[in-house]
Formats: sequence, structure tokens, C-alpha cells
Amino acid sequence: MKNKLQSSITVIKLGGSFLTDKNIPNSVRKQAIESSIKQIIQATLTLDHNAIIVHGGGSFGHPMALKYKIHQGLDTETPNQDLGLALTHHKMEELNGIILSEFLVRGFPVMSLPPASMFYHNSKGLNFTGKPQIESLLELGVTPILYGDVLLHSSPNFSILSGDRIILELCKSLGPSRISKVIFVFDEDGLYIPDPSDSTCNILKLNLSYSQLENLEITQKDPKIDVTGGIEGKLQEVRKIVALEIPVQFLNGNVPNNLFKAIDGQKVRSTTISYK
Ligand code: IP8
Repeated sequence: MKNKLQSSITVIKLGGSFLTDKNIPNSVRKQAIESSIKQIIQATLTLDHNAIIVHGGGSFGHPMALKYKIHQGLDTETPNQDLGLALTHHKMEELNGIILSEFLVRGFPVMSLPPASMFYHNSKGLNFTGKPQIESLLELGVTPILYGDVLLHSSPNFSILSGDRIILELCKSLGPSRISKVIFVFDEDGLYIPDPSDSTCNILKLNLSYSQLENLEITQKDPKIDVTGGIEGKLQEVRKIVALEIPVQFLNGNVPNNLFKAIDGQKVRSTTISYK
């Protein structure tokens, strides 16, 4: 058992659009999953860091949530929302099971912590009770995995908790000084903005600061079914993460060894967002 409790933590978001084909329900991108998992394993075994993995919903969680309007909360006009709530959670568990198995078959210890049982929305807002469990897993040398999930509210009601919102909560709760960076793995080289001199082109932003994130117009190459606000929803959470002075990096998981290099602090073609 490898105790690296003092090591810094890299939070890795495996985006749903990277892990799955968002346009075909329940379809995984097997090669993308295998390659990213091998890189996380290699980095965690050879580099002085701990990983916490969070994954998105892709073509598992989003279409089901959309079908039953789970993201819009309790609605008497929508039939069978109770079943939809359960099915959305189950879809996420299904995708999570696929990812989990890819680590375990390689003999690498990971454990899933279901967000629906660690996050609750009460009258004061979002409440997170999973810090002790995450600390224990890190201490035991087991990499925690969380994922976007359904969120239960007092009222009673429900909504969808994105993986990005989970990451913000982890950063706040574990303490920004322990988190060296948050890496978003997706299927583009980084964040693109429209080219002001040519409306048919986009420019990859290599570096961005906190202040530049406000009112940033991001080009979305190929918008997908998304109940958590797409790239705009993501950027809202990212802004709050960067405000904690935690650097954020967006990179292309399809480029061989990109993720390993980024965890190792090597330069890769990507967008890096820092506070200043
Ligand atoms: O893909 C969404 O998580 P995200 C989770 O991180 C569900 O926004 C259940 C759709």
C-alpha cells in the first residue's frame, strides 16, 4: 500500500464527450477510456501525486435525464419522473462500472463514491459530507472516483449535479492548497474563441486568466445533448475553481500521452487557466 497523503492532488475530469459518443445513447469510446486510464495509472504509480477522478455523464446520464426532465426538478406534468430519477442514477452507475473495471482489471485500486449519497441540497444550498471518505481512501492509497449524478433536495425535489460542480466542492472542501491542478480531459485541444478577423475560423486560447473568463465567447465545435449547461455551465464552475487559485487545464485526451504529460507538469498543447 502506497501512502502518499502528503502528495499534492490532481483532480482529473474525464469528460462525458470524451468517454462516450454523446450522440449515440449508451455508447462508450473504449479506446479513449483505456488510454486515459492507463495514463492515470502510470502517473499515479510513478509520480509524486494523488489523483481524484470525476467523470461526466455523456451518452449514459444526459439522454436519460433529458427524457424525464430530471434537470428541471419535480414536475407534475412529466410522467414517471420517479422512475426517471432512479434510471438516471443507474445509467451513471453503469458508466461508472465500466470505468471502474478498467482500473481494477489492471490491478489498480480505485473505489467509487456515489455522489447522490454524499451531496444533498438543503435550504442553505449544496451540502457535501464525503470529505472523510475521500481522505480515508487517499490515506489507504486507493484512488477515489466520483461522477455527475442526480441530486436530491429537501422540499422534496431533485436536479442534476454535474461533475464540474462536484470538482468545485472537492476543491473547497479538501482545501485549495492541496490541489495542484484540475485537468479537464475532453475531445478538443482546448478552448477556442471566434477569430475576430475571420468569422469562419477559431483560435485556440493557450493561456487564460481569471478575469478573461468573464464574458468569454467559446466556440463549440459540435454541441451535444447536455442537461448541465454545456460549455457555459462548465465555465461557470471553472471560474469558481480558478478563483480559489487552483490552475485549470483543458486538454485533448485523444492525443497520445497528453494526460500523463500534463499530470507530470510537461508542456502540452492545451488551454491553461490561472488566477493571474
Ligand atoms: O456530464 C452529468 O454530469 P456532467 C450527470 O459532468 C448526469 O455534466 C446524470 C447527466
